[in-house]
Amino acid sequence: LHQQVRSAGIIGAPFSKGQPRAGVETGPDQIRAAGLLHRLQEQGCAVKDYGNLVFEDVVGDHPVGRVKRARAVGSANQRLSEAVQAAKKDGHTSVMLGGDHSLAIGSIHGHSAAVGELSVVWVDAHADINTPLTTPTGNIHGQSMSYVLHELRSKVPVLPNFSWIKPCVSAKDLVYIGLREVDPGEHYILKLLGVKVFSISQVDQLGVGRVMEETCDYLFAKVKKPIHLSYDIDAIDPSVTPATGTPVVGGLTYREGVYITEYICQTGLLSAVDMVEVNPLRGQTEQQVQSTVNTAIDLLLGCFGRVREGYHPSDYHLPEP
Ligand code: HAR
Ligand code: MN
Ligand code: MN
Repeated sequence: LHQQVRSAGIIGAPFSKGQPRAGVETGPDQIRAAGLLHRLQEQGCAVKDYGNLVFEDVVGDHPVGRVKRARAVGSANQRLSEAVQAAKKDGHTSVMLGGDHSLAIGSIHGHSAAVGELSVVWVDAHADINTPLTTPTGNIHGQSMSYVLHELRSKVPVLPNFSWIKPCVSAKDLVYIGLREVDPGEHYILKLLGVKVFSISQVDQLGVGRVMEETCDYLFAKVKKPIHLSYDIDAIDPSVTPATGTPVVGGLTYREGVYITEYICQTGLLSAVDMVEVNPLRGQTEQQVQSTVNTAIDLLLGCFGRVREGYHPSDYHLPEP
């Protein structure tokens, strides 16, 4: 058993309608099938699996302005928010397995409804902060943060099935890590709100060690709030995690990606984590799928106390000849 006792409340969210590519809804089952629960238990983490959410099939979900499938996304996220609230009330660190990144809306909303003000660490190639009016694609997985930020309230129209969402995160409590494909409207918003961003270029400049130190110095400057870690697998370089819908070259290394989770874990403040955009159908070989899924698992193990230096039990005795 490593450091403190932790418990993971696993919520499968097999949902893909925040983006156009089929397959991402199989992420939760693939991640479980590759042994997530057993691996967590093996490292001394208690696990409660809440199973997969079942989402409403919405008919007539025609575009609202540019935004695609708003009703299905709104409805799915409302269910997810309730599930995350239940997991938090049961005392777990919530682990949401996506599904696409539109699910961060309900995950963050539910987390905040259960515990109050949060810090959000968003690890992604993308900022996912388009508003319904700036989105170049209409895909809600590229807009998630715009629905939960207080500062964007007046810039975001209320979409059908979105009226339950109340902004619950302050721009000063958000840090991005790994960004390398940001739309002009998103870049404008990040500068306007003064959001703390460690783009992949800052990771190159500072190294991941200083990025994590500065992330936590920044977030803990006043009070230490519970951390919501929203991890998009496309933050990692596509040579390691190719099975994802929108891969972007030049990403985090496996080691940088895992280091982020180890560092966040050792703050003792990790309260909810999202692992999203694992899309087994986007892998071109079984090896590509396995590499992506296994990396997602290693990132989650890092969130729950795995350290690469190794362990020994506190009562270990060195055998004498
Ligand atoms: N910025 C683009 C958009 O808003 C693409 C973002 C989508 N990709 C993601 N999100 N996987 O992290 O549509
Ligand atoms: Mn994302
Ligand atoms: Mn992304």
